[in-house]
Formats: sequence, C-alpha cells, structure tokens
Amino acid sequence: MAIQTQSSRASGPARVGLAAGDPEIASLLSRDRERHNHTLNFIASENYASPGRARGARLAPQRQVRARATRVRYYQGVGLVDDVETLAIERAKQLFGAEHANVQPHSGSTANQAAYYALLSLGDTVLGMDLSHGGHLTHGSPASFSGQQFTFVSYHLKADDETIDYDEVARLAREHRPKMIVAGASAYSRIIDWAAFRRIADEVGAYFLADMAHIAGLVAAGVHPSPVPHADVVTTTTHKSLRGPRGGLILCRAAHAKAIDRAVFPMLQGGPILGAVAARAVCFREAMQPEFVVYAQQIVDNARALANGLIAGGLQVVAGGTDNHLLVVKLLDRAYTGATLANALERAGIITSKSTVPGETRSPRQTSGVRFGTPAVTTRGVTAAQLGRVAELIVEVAEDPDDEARLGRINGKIREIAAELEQI
Ligand code: DSN
Repeated sequence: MAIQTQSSRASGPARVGLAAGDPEIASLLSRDRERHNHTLNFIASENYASPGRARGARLAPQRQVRARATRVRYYQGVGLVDDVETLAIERAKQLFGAEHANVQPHSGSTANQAAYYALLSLGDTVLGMDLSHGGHLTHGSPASFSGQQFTFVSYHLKADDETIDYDEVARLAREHRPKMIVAGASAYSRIIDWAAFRRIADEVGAYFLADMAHIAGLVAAGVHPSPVPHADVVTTTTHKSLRGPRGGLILCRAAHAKAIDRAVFPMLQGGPILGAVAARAVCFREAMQPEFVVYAQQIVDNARALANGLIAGGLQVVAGGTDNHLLVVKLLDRAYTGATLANALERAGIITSKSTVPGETRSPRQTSGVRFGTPAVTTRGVTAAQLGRVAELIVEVAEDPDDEARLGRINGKIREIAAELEQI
C-alpha cells in the first residue's frame, strides 16, 4: 500500500514541477516525509491519506470560486462540481445514517462554530467537557470563540475511574438549563454513552451536539457506538481516524438542515474548497469498504496493546486504559512535566503531544500528561506486537527523560521498527 501525507500529496509530475519551481519548499516537504518515515507518529488527531483521496483533492478544479447554498446558485458553470458535492453529501449520509449532511466546513472548529450559530443565540448557556478532562477548545475554552461568545459550563470526569460523570452532567443541566449540551472530546479514551446525553438533554429541553471528530472512523466502522441516532447535530473532522482529507463535516436531523447550511454559508464561509469536498467523497466511499472495518478495529487493538504495555511498565494511564484510538499517560506522580516527556520522546523518534489531565496542577504549556493515538501508525501497518516493543521503549524514556545517551540508543531502535512499516 502506498501512503501519502498531507505534505506529500503533490506527487508525480506535480512534485517534479515543485522541485524545479520552488526548491526550498520541495526540500522542506521532502525532509518532512523522511522524518515521518524514520519516526512513529502517535499524534491522536493525525493520519495518512490514501492516494485515492489525495488524487481527488488534486484533480478537482481549484480555480472554481463557487459560493453555494443548497439549491442556490451564485455562479454559472458549476453543474458538475455541484454533482461532486451532492455525491459527497449522499455518501456522508449513507455512511453515518444521517438525515442531512453539510460537507463544506473547512475544519472541525468551523463545523462546531456553524452548529452553535445555527442553534444558539450569542450568550446562551451550553454544557461542555472541561478542557483538562479531555474536551476541545471549541467546547467552551475562554481562549476560543466558544468561551467568549457563549456561556459554557464545564462537566468533568469522575475522580475514581476517570470516566464521564453523567450524574454531574444531569445535575449541571438541571441547575443551569442549558440551550445545548455538547459531548465529544479530544482526549477521552472510553466509550461515550450518547443515549445518556440525549436523556439529559431531553429532560431540560436542550439541543444535543455530539462532536465525534476524533472517533469518526471508529463510528463509521461500527467499533464505537454512533451518536447519529441520538444527537440533533453531529460534527466531525474527516482527517483523523476517518483517514480522509483535512476538513470538517456536519450531520444533522432534517429539521436543522436549513439552519446548519445557512450558518456554514453565508454566515461563516465563502466558497467551499472543492478539492477537499471531492476528496471527502472518496474518503466516505473508502470508509464503507470491509477493509476499513478491519483498519478501525486494528486502531483500537493497537491502542489497547500500547496502553497495556505502558501500564505494565509502571506508567499511569487516565481512566486505566482505552476503548478507542487514544490514551493519555498521567504524570502527576512525576517530577517532570508532559512537555518534558513529549520532547524527550521526540528525540527518541516517538512523536506525541503533551496533554492536560484530570486533577491538572501545571500550566497548559507544561501539562502533566502525554497523549498517544494509534490511527497513523496503524495506517502504516504497525502490529500490537510491535507496539509492545515500543511501549517498553517509552517506559525507558519515562524513567529518565534527560538521559540523552539513552534517548539516542532508543532512537536507533525506533528507526528499526519504523523501517519495518509501510513507508509514506
Ligand atoms: N483537537 C486537536 C487535537 O486533538 O489534536 C486537533 O484539532
């Protein structure tokens, strides 16, 4: 299987052209490709697109400027690209069993923004998961438009087993009477009980928005329950576990279709990025194939193998393990920070991201956690057995992140494992 990254999509003749026309950029992209090949990418929100999806993005007519609201034309000569978008919409609806889809959002953040603008008024109260417990910036962080334009109230994980505290969600909902409840996360490793959120939303008359950006591929494959039957609106990105092009997607009930479409265009965006829409259509079709189910199950099996290896090596993992594509190592018991460990791991060839954890005591720049995700390494064909070896090496790094000689030795071993995998 040939794999292409976002950075390597200009392959074939286009790449030759780039090397001749802009050698500086061509060299940087080529070096980044090399970096991917001799390291292991555990960024939970990243993946490698297939050539089919990359080709879809490249072939679409980038010159077309096409602002479009459903069934409303602002430009002539767009019939065939409308067909591309219609196909993407139909495939998204089929893949996820949704009544309506909008395939235009440029990102997951924009998808959330559109959903809020569609259903809320500025200042409305919304419940969302606390950022340091695994939520996303757009779920009410004061640093994001969400926290500045709406009145977010945060719910948390339970102190004992670090799973979502549904009792707290219900209590906060009764107390604050939110207009919307947001579920979904950037760093939560357990199954989300969408039906529980729906019941709480119904009790207080709130809308229910499920942000499945991280787990969309698992949902598509049926290895995580789907929020679509339960939520008013489901938002996602297409480039994480779904393994498509970088971008966003909104699914919703038919009753919200008009409001969602208007919030995407003309409220938030101008013309869609047609190449990305075409590539999304390819992605949705690929996610319907039996091989994708095997891939998604392997993501979860790999994350479990990694978590088990880390726990066996004495590291603490938030919620005690994982049911999905990611896990967060908790360093509250260590003298060093998440930033220190993530930097040391990078020097060893293991690419991760620092992460805040429940009970966080350090700043968001330092943190007390490191997040690991398996979608990208699984695309490269890594096995649970190889991840067992990687877990041992991570444990060695965590024993002394300042030991440069040790990091150099581990880097050699990671290069050997990376060389056993599919090259991008
Ligand atoms: N939410 C970011 C992450 O999880 O890395 C990506 O949008």
